[in-house]
Amino acid sequence: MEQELQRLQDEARQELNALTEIAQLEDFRIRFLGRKGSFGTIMRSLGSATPEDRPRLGQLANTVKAEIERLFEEKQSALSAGAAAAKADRDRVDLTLPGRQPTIGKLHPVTQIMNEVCAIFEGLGFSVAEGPDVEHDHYNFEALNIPAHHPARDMHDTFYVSESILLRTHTSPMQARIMEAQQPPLRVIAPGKVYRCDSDITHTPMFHQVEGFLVDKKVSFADLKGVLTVFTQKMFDKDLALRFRPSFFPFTEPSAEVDIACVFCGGKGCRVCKRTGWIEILGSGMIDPEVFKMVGYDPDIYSGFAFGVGIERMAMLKYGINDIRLYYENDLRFLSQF
Ligand code: 2NM
Repeated sequence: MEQELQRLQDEARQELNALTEIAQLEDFRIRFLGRKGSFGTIMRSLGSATPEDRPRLGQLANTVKAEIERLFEEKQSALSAGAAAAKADRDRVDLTLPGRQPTIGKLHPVTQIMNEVCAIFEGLGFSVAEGPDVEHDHYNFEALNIPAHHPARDMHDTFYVSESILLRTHTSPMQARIMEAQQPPLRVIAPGKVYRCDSDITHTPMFHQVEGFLVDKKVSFADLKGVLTVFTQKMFDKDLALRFRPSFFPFTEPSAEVDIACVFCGGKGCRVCKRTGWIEILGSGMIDPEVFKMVGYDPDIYSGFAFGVGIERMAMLKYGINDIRLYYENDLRFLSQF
């Protein structure tokens, strides 16, 4: 029996040495140390030993068992330390690697231009006012000298919400609201979305405008020319030539459309300016005395000018964009260029 115990201890040591996986440990424990394992079998044969031999053999058996248990625990902790180290290795974070750059959003080109237009006029002493997109017929048309059945209503392709409520077709209703509520002198611009039932290569049913007006005593067409010249030159960053071309708007008299020397050909004539050398950039005029009467100003005391700029068109000219639909397709390859 002494030999058997010795052999068992050697065998256990060898097997443990050969083990490489934590999963194999339980199988070893059952085979050697379990109730029905090799060690249990030897212990049961202790009963047949002589009474003189039994204490010595019992003590030896205990020593062998303790040794196998010690070897087992040693292996167990070696294997689990190895596994922990391997896991740590797999999960290691390399702090020297560059981080992933989050993509930073930008303002839409239309918003950028709108902010730029507002900043230029604020620099000229104008304040900024925003009004509702859903308007009363009264402020969108009546107060701006466009009564029912006026032919100018046809130009506007209005989206009606009800008989007297509509989506504003321009931002001038805000001007009417301000004049109705405040006395001159006034210098205000109104940026925002406007809506017209129109959609093709050059028209979207929603677009952006900045309209502005100035009212005071003794305001003349020369003031209009001065302010719009400064604005256009600041906007396009150079001493562009301007052309004031007679036009008509129901709320201004006289009215003028403002052209700039074509930014694509410098005035020589090209496809974009249709060989004229000029590009229309905004509409303007001296506020019609009828509008003043409607809001309760005396047209013999006050005069003023007003203007309207289409933002999408302005951005197309400034950035050389040739299709208005690009603004609303939300293609990041387009948007990230601005
Ligand atoms: C334009 C062209 C001409 C305009 C007029 C007014 C108001 F309310 F003061 F009468 N606001 N904006 C105006 C004048 C707008 O856009 C092409």
